[in-house]
Amino acid sequence: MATERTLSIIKPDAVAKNAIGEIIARFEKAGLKVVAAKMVHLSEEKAGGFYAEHKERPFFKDLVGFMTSGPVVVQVLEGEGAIAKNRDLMGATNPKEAAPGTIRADFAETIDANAVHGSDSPESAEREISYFFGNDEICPR
Ligand code: RTP
Ligand code: MG
Repeated sequence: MATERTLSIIKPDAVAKNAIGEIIARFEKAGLKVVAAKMVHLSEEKAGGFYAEHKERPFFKDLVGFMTSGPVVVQVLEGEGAIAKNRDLMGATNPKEAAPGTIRADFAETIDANAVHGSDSPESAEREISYFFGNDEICPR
């Protein structure tokens, strides 16, 4: 499998729980490397643009409200099959359906506040990484 990059966001609920370190440790233990990282408090415009694919969905307003409710940690993860590996580590969108031992099962309670985001395809990863990081902010290792 090829080396890939994916965008990960530790969402406001997990930051508020002081779980940043525990979540990043899971990525690192699974063989993913952090090659870019920053903490930001998203504006409505930035969060809405990020989730533009969901603009017409009934949950869009709540999603943007949640994502702007506190700071997030945005990272680029690199590794073999990084996109799928990250999604596996995260677990299902609804924490109640997430497999035991996944990040969402362990750190989240509701579908609205579900601890982490991860790119869902190579195309999304490319768009999402460039949405947050310039090339000069990514450090190959
Ligand atoms: P994410 O984009 O945040 O990594 O989550 P995901 O791929 O697992 O799920 P997605 O379908 O992209 O939805 C984005 C976020 O919107 C909220 N959502 N709420 N109430 C609902 O039915 C519903 N569906 C989605 C979730 O917070 C989800 O993470
Ligand atoms: Mg998604």
